[in-house]
Amino acid sequence: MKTSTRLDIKAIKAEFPILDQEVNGHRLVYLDNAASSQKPRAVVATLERYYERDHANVHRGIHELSTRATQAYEGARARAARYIGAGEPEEVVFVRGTTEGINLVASAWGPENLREGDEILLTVLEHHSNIVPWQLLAQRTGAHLKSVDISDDGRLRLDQFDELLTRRTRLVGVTHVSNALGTINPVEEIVAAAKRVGATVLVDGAQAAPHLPIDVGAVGCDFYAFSGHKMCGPTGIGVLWGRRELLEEMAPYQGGGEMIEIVELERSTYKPAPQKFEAGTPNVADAVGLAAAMDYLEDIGLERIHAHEHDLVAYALERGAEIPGFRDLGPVGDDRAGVLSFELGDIHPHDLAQVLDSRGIAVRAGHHCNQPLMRRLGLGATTRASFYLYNDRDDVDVLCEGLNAAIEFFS
Ligand code: 7TS
Repeated sequence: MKTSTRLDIKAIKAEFPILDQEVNGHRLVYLDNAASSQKPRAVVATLERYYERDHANVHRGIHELSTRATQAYEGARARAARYIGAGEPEEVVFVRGTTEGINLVASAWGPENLREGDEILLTVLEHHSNIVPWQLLAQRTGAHLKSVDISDDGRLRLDQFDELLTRRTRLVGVTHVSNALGTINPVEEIVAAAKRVGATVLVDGAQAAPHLPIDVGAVGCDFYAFSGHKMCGPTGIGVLWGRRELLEEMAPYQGGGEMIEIVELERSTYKPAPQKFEAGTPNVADAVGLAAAMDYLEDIGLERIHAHEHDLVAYALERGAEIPGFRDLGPVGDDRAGVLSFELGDIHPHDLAQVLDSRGIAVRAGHHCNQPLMRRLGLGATTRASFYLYNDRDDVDVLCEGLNAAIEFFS
């Protein structure tokens, strides 16, 4: 992986046609990457080429296009496995995104492995999609939910894992990187603690896979889920990685074509994983597009992307400190990804986001699908700027000008 040189942001920006436009009379400054990223030409071209030359259904036709589509789809699975350091492509299940990946585990692994009185341990940093599926599972099984708190600096209270992990803990669900605060959690350490009580661990990688090199073997977890659209890939495609043994034991998630071996009217037998979890015609094109996005990101280098985003946040914090009423909510240190959640005096985040939008700046304002965290912080909402590889210090300067303009506007 290339780590030595700085990114050529001008060249990178030029690969993202959508960034080359004016919004409300200003250059678009796109700072809502934690919600969804933009797509480079290479990904769009891959989708176009696939649809114009190779498309057919997969795993069934004995004709040339079906063979090509199948090879492209299975090639994408192998590509995704390499991206996260998975042992084998068969451990990669294509899903719609992180949300579906987590729901798949809660639905297909959960009921067989949880009994009344068992415990599911989450953290207050979780996105709703790593909370609600476990609540549904708890309701079905009689299991209890517990959660680890943060300290006021936005870091998980690691000491609480020792208190809250018990012999009844069956599942630990933890986000690798917080979408609301940018905290990079020490997932290796958390997994090791969970393993001491024999718990299964799902890591939500939605905000990590786009920005950091991922090695699921080093993390040591059992499941790892992420979304293509946040990492320069298409919408509607994501990955659930699971340990081979666990995937083999799990019941199917949905039934239908392609996931079966033999179907009788009363019963069926199923293919091995991952086909067992991919009922129906899969999202072939977007899987192929996701593989192109992974090529694109790895070609630039995830270490460099992370270093660049970390640098942008550090710069934004420096500039923010000069702005009256600016208060950053995330941790300051190496464990910080390119997410900047903040308050600006008593300006409501929605009002602030509107002023920024009028200046061509896209941020997210609200609870960021983290209502328990907002409650913990005593806030209804924050304003969030989230960076990606195509953002630069100029974008941060424009954001800061926008914040100063908002202060003036609301004073
Ligand atoms: N987990 C985390 C940590 C996330 O940030 C998100 C999306 C999801 C799960 C769900 O991903 P999906 O692709 O299945 O929807 N986060 C955000 C966000 O921060 N703003 O909009 C979506």
